[in-house]
Amino acid sequence: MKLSSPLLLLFTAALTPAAEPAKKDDACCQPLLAAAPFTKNSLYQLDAEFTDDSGQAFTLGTLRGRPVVLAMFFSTCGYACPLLVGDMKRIRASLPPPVRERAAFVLVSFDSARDTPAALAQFRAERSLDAQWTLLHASADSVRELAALLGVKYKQEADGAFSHSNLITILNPAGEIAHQRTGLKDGLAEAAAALAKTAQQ
Ligand SMILES: [Cu+2]
Repeated sequence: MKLSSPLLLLFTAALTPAAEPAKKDDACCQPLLAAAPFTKNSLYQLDAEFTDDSGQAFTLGTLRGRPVVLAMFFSTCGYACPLLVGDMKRIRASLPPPVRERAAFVLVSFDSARDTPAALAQFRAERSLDAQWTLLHASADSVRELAALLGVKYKQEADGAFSHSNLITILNPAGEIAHQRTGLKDGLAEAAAALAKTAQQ
């Protein structure tokens, strides 16, 4: 269609008079930025629902804007998970105070059946995990989705326990994977450095 384009432009401009002023003042656009879509590689695109240990619904996008240390675990694990939580505590202790205050420490359980919010609350109390820690229950589907995004492998054994990867993931404030520590005990300085670096973004 070959309409006179200057006329068309004039017509379009007349139809959208309010679009321009909104861009001029940065302050006015802050709420819009906060509601901007998550980036392509953001874990926060996952719209799975979790429940925290106080029984409140929780979506991972709530963590946006903070550097995050995240691990999947189960509360009755007799060996690796207590070490993982200990490693996360050591990462926290080694952070510069301004970063430490902003960081979020998140544990998501594999054990949908037994790690109810109440069981997670008990784990929080036993391990002296303060308000900077978020403990999450998820449905089996949500556990599977999150594990796939993180590259965490897990399998429930006949006795109900889980064999699983030992992985601590650092997320940047946009929810993208900035660093992963595999194994136990080692690599804490690198994880803390990655967290401190990503906190500056
Ligand atoms: Cu474990």
